[in-house]
Amino acid sequence: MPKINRIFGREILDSRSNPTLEVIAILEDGSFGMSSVPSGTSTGTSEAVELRDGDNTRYFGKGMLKAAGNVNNVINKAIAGQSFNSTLDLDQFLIRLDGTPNKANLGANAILGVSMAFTKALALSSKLPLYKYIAMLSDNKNKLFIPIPVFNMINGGKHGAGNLDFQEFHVMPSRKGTFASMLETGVEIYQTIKKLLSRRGAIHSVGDEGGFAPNLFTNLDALEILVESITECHKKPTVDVELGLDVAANSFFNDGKYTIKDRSSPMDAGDFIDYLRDLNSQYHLRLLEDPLTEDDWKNWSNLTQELGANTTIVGDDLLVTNKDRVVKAINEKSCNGIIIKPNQIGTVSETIAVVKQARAANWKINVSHRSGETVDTFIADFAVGVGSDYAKFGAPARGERVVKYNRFLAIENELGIV
Ligand code: 2PG
Ligand code: MG
Repeated sequence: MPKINRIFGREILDSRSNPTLEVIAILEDGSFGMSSVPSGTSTGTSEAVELRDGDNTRYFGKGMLKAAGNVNNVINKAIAGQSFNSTLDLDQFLIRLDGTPNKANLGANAILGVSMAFTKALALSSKLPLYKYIAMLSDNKNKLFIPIPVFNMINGGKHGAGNLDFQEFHVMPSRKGTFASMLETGVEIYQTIKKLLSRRGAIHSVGDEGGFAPNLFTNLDALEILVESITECHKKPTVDVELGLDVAANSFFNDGKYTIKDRSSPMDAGDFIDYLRDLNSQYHLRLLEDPLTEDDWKNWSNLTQELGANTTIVGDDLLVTNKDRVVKAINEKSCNGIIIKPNQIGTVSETIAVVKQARAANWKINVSHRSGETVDTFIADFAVGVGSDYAKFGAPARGERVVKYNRFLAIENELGIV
């Protein structure tokens, strides 16, 4: 493998106008890779540490000069002139260099930026498209395909305008044809939602992930708008197009109760499970993400036992792409699907290891963006390479989301599917 010539990091902006990190890795054979790191708002408490400057004289303390400095100084000094056989070798070196269990020292943002940029450079050096290189790294020998897109059409919770409790209202076209045709269906539904919302005078604007952040009365209203829009597009809800939710329950769980505007009084876990069961029998949700708060392991198991046969119960804040939490969830049968976000754990190879664990447990895999994104398309290649069932990149709108769906179109062409 060619030696690393130099790694370079700098502070750039993400889609929410917060600073983030861009990293360039240059190898001695001239191959290079450039990556940028996403950032979440509704983060799980056990995520690896995103290092921000905390200097309130710049960007309200959110600067990333420290992380960029760690790339340019500590990491560059340690790895320039060295050769690593694979992403795994480099990642293990970086984990040792950091020396903490949650990457608090160098920052998971700094480490992931380097890990992704190096992986891209190695793919180029090996003359492989990134998705094929990732397939090799993840021992995925199956025929490659494009995952089903999970379009986040309505944004609530921490990503919206503050009047819907659930964070994401998803539609997923059934896999009948190509990705291109699923994208077309998604776009037609998206634009129909806009029409229906403005007819009701409910348009507010779009939220962090490009979905509408409307003035609606209840979470149920939002689901109804989805059903209406799907029908207006001459598709059958739950047959041609399925529904899903990222409840992101952490964000409305206070003093042991779930408080949502659809119910006049706060609910304990038992009542909230009853509520979700009713919702599920009405809308036949395909994916139900973070339906309960992140540490209520017992009730996650109860819910999965109840609904898991027909609905994929997806752990995001519960699992935070962390192998130990995944082991616990497998043992306790807490869920049967997982959100995969590289920046929750901080290296490409640890992310791949978690995909493999989940796959071995027969879980559904959903590779996901963050609410703060960049135009990096790494996760699109990653999702194809690891053979993800789903890909959650937001609405089919806003450049930082669309660029990833567009990357799928290009990969689909290359794979000869269309
Ligand atoms: C989520 C994500 C991405 P955030 O909860 O699934 O949609 O949100 O990046 O804010 O954690
Ligand atoms: Mg989530």
